[in-house]
Amino acid sequence: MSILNHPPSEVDLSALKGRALNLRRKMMAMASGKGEGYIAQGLAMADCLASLYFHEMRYDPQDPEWPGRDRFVLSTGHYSIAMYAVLAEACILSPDELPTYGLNGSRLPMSTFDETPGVEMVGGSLGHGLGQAVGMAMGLRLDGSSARVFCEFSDGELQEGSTWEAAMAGATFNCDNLVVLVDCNGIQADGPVTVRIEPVADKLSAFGYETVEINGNSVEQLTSALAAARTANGKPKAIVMRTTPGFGIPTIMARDRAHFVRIDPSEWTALAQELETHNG
Ligand SMILES: Cc1ncc(C[n+]2csc(CCOP(=O)(O)OP(=O)(O)O)c2C)c(N)n1
Repeated sequence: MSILNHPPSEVDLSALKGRALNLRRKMMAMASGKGEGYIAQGLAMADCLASLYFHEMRYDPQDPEWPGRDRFVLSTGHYSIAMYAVLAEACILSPDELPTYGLNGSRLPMSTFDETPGVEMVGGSLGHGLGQAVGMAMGLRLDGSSARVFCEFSDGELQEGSTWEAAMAGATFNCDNLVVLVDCNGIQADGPVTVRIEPVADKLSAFGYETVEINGNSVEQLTSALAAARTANGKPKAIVMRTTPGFGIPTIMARDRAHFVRIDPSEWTALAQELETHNG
């Protein structure tokens, strides 16, 4: 059994940046095959997923169900394109499967489901990831496991009461094996997040979380926030990530409406080239 990254070694920032670039390349290939997708959010999540899967988390690529694995809960099921990219990069999924993204009958639907190897929960209905993550964290503790739970959710989901209820539960039950990663990208389906959710970091701190606010597109800041979140001090941890939709591809970053991106077939190659120039 090969168990990655346990205990986490010294941070190799350039290796992690290379991984993040690979994730973005994989996502662009998937989205261009389909012609559309939630590519802007996916590109923005690449640095976070690279830091988790290639530095912080412990798992066995040969056995995605290994009970001792750290759990990654993707609450925003529509960010699945990023999930499939990292699962393929981590050798949990075969890269040959990626071109089936979003096709009928594929194990890689546009919104995640838990029959995909390495996916912990069914996505699609927003506002449920944190509740499930808190349950997982409590269950692991009851089992005497040292595994941790990393839960991504979005600023849009902070408009849902279920997210705040789950946040309270995580602190009430002293889930120090829980790390929440809030993707504050400023957008939701039809424009900016308009409900007053801010100040997110202060609110989570008031709820009992040990909180840090970072640039979610910096592997330097991500890895240091994740390292600080390792302490078993009775408190859940929160990393509030400010991310830029489309990060890595200036044309997508500049789009007004980036929630669901449809791009003319002739333009995908130029965008993929932008990624190489910008990031390579
Ligand atoms: C409970 C629920 N309500 C509405 C939707 C429809 N929906 C899908 S994505 C989305 C946008 C949510 O905003 P956010 O989670 O911040 O995601 P982003 O815009 O960054 O992709 C919405 C409303 C849903 N999937 N689930």
